Amino acid sequence: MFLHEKGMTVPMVDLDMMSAENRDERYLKKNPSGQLPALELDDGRVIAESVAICELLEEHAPTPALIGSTPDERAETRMWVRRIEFGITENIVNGWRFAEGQAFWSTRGRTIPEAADGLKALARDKLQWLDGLMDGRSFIVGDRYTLADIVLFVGLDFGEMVGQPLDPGLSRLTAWRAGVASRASTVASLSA
Ligand SMILES: N[C@@H](CCC(=O)N[C@@H](CS)C(=O)NCC(=O)O)C(=O)O
Repeated sequence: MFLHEKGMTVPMVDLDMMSAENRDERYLKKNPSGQLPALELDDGRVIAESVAICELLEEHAPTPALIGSTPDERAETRMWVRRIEFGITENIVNGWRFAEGQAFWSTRGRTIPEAADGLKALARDKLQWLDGLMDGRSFIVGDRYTLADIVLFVGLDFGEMVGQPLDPGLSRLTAWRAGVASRASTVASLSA
């Protein structure tokens, strides 16, 4: 979604996550966390963590700004990205890893089954809190479409797949999500 918004293309290499191709020695040499995505630079260095990759892409292609075009704007976006990752998306993912995703995850990292329900509930609490703040806002950061929208949209899309759907009673977030889903960059990304 970030690349499509920027109109950028980068050469892509697909790895099969299900057969743990991203956990073999060859990939771990590039990215010791063993996770996708990773961006390999021309000099061989590897940048992992999707938010760090997006930050780098924005430095190379500042417009349209998806993080911000001033220090204040960038700080606002980063504040929301952190709130969304720490409060919502990471809890959705770990809630799944420790429950329905255990068979997939237990060979890759620790699982804490007793934490699953609580993590899912934490994500729901934060979504309710965020919904209450969305009155009059088109996007997470007011009227700017940013990386914060992309991170949340992708996390909710994953939640939808793993039995943690967005509560339709959260009407502002439901409307926000429909808007993001209809963006050309989202449509292009989902059909890639
Ligand atoms: N914090 C990382 C999370 C990356 C992540 O969870 N990647 C998933 C795919 S979306 C993955 O590689 N899963 C397979 C695995 O961990 O083996 C980021 O934002 O890039």
